[in-house]
Amino acid sequence: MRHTSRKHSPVASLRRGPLAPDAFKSKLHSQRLASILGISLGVTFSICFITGLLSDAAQNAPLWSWWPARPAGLYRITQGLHIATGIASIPLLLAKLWTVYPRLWAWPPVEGVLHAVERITLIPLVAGSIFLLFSGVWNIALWYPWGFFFPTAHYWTSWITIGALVVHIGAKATIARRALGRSSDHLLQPIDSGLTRRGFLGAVTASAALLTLTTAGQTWRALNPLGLLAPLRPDQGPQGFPVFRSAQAAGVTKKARDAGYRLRVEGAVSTPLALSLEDLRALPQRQATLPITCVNGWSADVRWKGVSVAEVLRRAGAPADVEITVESFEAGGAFSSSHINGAQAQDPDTLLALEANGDPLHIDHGFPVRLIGPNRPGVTNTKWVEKLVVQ
Ligand SMILES: Nc1nc2c(c(=O)[nH]1)N[C@H]1C(S)=C(S)[C@@H](COP(=O)(O)O)O[C@H]1N2
Ligand SMILES: [Mo]
Repeated sequence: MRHTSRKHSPVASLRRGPLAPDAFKSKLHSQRLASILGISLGVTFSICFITGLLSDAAQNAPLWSWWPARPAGLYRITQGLHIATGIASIPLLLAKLWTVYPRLWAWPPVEGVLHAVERITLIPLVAGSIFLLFSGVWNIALWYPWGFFFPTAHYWTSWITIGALVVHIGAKATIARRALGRSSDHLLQPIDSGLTRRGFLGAVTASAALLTLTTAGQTWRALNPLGLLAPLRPDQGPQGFPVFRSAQAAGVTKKARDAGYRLRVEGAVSTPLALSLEDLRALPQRQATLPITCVNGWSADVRWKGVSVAEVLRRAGAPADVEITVESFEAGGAFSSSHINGAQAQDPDTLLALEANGDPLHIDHGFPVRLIGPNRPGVTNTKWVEKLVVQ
């Protein structure tokens, strides 16, 4: 008798507006639709999470030591998947939230301890998902609007969100299985607006596909012409590929043009080196076509030419598989140094590049010397290199 009589119970009299039992009539608020969207999001979030962890591992201690040098284009694929699944998740998430939001007013609000826990974990799940997707898009569109706050916040929020997602899947698996087990006939039922559930799902899938394809033009040449939403084209910029930060923005123009430039090789070496640009040009030159793959999603194939890091190590009397810190003469900033791990140091295609696409390196691409190597995230391909410090 607790909530059954709307006339007499004082609790029942609270059930007005969205709390009324018949407040939401649209059949789009169905468990079946919620389950289909939920499973799709489960897939896109999982791929996005794993590829995000790989991207972190490729860049940050302690895992960067194990990131392989081959296949050379691996990071381009994992990061492409990261961006594509993140973008596809946006319409899926909005549709899912719209489908299930009447549950916010579920009555009674809490049915027990487990139910309370499940409902509370919705806060980090929903807030975390929204933060991840929208901060990711801002990052793609505006580069790094928050400096290094972005990767750290994006990384830790992803762990919280995935934790909440695991709880959510555990709580909803049975309901979803039951909802999906039912006949699919009522997917076709017309609803108030005339939109069927199948039509709704179709529209959501189409927007996810469209958003993904129009952004994927950043990295996938065949889709370039479709890259309407891509913030930049991978074939535009000096020497035919984009510039993330120009020499002027980095404040290195004067030092880059200084005739007294020397590349120094220091640390655990038997012969420290100080090589002028002429010295570097006189060393054996190696060519390699390698992509530059920015974490933001764009990538471009470039024909590089320069001196193998392995060759320089040999001349400095250092072992082949050492770890190296690379320093730019760009002062400060998050991008002014990077690491080369043992596998990358040994790889002959890890280059101190002097040329790109057949011409001397443009100053905005890192003249006089930039680092480039197989399977390295864009941000680790340090420009305006001044020093290699062997560990
Ligand atoms: N010294 C220095 N190196 C740098 C950067 C920078 O800002 N400063 N940007 C990095 C990033 S984030 C990317 S994606 C690539 C971009 O290379 P490009 O400008 O030659 O296309 O360089 C990397 N190397
Ligand atoms: Mo980048």
